[in-house]
Order: sequence, then C-alpha cells, then structure tokens
Amino acid sequence: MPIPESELILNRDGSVYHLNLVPDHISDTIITVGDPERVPLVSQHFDSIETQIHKREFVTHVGYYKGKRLTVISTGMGTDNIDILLNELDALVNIDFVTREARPLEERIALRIVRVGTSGALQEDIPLGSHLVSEHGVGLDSLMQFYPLVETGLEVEVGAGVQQALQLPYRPYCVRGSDLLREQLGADMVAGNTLTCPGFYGPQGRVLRLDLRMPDLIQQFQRFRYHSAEGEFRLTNFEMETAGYYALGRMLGHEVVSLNAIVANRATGEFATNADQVVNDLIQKTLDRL
Ligand code: R1P
Ligand code: URA
Repeated sequence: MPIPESELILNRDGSVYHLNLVPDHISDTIITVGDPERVPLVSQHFDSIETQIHKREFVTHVGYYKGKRLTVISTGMGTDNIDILLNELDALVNIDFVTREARPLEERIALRIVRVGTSGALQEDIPLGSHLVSEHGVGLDSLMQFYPLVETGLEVEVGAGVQQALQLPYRPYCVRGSDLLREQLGADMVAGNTLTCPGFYGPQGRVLRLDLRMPDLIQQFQRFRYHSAEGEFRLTNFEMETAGYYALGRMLGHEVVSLNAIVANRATGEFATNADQVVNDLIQKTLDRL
C-alpha cells in the first residue's frame, strides 16, 4: 500500500517535508548537532562541500572529509525534533518516493548517525571539558508513549527505578545506543548514561524564579543507582535528545551514538569558560575517527 501524501509529505521539488532533502543528498554517515551555527563549524573541515540546504532549524551541509562523504545536519533542541529527523532520514533511504512504498527488508539501509552535542554533568567526578559517550539514554520525555519500543529487562528496570525515585506518573524509557559506534568513536571518552529531559530548566532541576515540584530533583538523579550482573548503573549527564535518538534508531534499524561535550557541571555549579573549544575538539575527534 502506498503511504498517503498526508503521511509522507513531499515538497514540490520532491524533497522531504521538514529536512528539505532528496535521497541523493545524504551520505550513509551523518553527524547531527543541535545548533544550526555548529553546522559550518563541522563542514569548515571538509575538503569540499557539495550541498547546502536549510529549512527551519534543519541546516544541512554535505561534503567530503579526507575523501569520505559526510552529511552534517542541525536538529534544534528536544526529542520532538528528533522524531522528525529520524523519520525523515529513514524515509530518504528506506522509502521509495515514487512508489511511496517502504523498501523490502533485505534492501533496508542502516545509517550511521552521530550526535555531537553539549551536555551538563550530573556527577562531580565528570570534569568540565571532558567528552562523554552515552552508553544508554534515559528518556523523561513523552516520545515513547507513542511507539511500541521494545526494551531489555535491564532497560525496563532502570526506567522503573527512575520512575520510583522521582515519583513520576509514567515509566521513563531507557535504551542502549550502538556498541559499534561507541567503540569506534568513544573508546577513550568517559562512558555514561544520559538523562534526556523535556526542557533545560525545571526538567533539569534548574531554579531561576520558579520552584520545582521536587526540590531535591538533582540529588535524586545523582543518588540513583541500579545494580545488575553488568555492574552499577548511574546517571551521568543531562541533555535533551539522546534517548529519542537511541529509541528511534533501534526501532528503525540505524546505528546511533551520542557524544557529549561536557560544558556544565551541576554538582559543582560550574560552566566551562572554554565551552566552544570543548565542542570544537569533539568535532575534530569525531571527524578523524569516522
Ligand atoms: C540545550 O542548551 C541544548 O544543548 C544540548 C541539549 O541537548 C539541548 O539541545 O545539545 P546541543 O548542544 O546539541 O543543542
Ligand atoms: N545542555 C543541556 O541540556 N544541559 C546542560 O546543562 C548543558 C547543555
């Protein structure tokens, strides 16, 4: 059955609705960043840029780095944007835009998607300026209320533990990212479990003029532990997209990893004075390892 025009929306030029890209535009390895202004910081390292396209917060540059074809796309903030990003990227490679049919299973393409983002550490021992690779993403957002995500026993139990600690009315989802990409790109980075929040202030325990429902939210996150045969699980850092990437990546069959430049430490109350450098170093490391 062809996918209706209202579901897979194509622009007049045949490009996909929000990303504004056609299938030939993208490479199978994609670097994603939150900030549109971070896209040229990545593509400035390319030998050549063949395509530059933007719509809303989705800015895309496609080019070559040391002979390898790469795509860099900005996503804006939050897992609602990651829902758009992952579904449209997948459509670009796994749905035929002419017949509007999904490709047969044996022809499906697995993309390699690498998030290069900023993040705040939760634990005192994770230094400002470090690079952290997310082993798991724990999603406090509502995206997975709408998809039949299958989680492992450990993932379900971690989510249930976080639910209990925070007295939440729903169970957060927990998903492990790509082991392959984590080893390739982040073997020497701090390995952590990333808490994906539906906001930067209250959901990450920040108080400016509004009080929190749970005043010791940060301490609850910091104290949270889950023990299993695989060892001790603790939450290491805050950001706003990783769990969405990992969950949609698993369901759609893409390899996804989230790399975090630690620019804040919530235990010590510090923000990195060299945040731009920490991000630039992570970009360079990522490009050289892909
Ligand atoms: C908040 O400042 C933003 O920074 C982090 C969070 O996930 C959120 O998107 O990532 P980026 O630096 O990639 O945007
Ligand atoms: N991004 C976040 O979401 N939180 C932080 O503390 C820093 C960057």
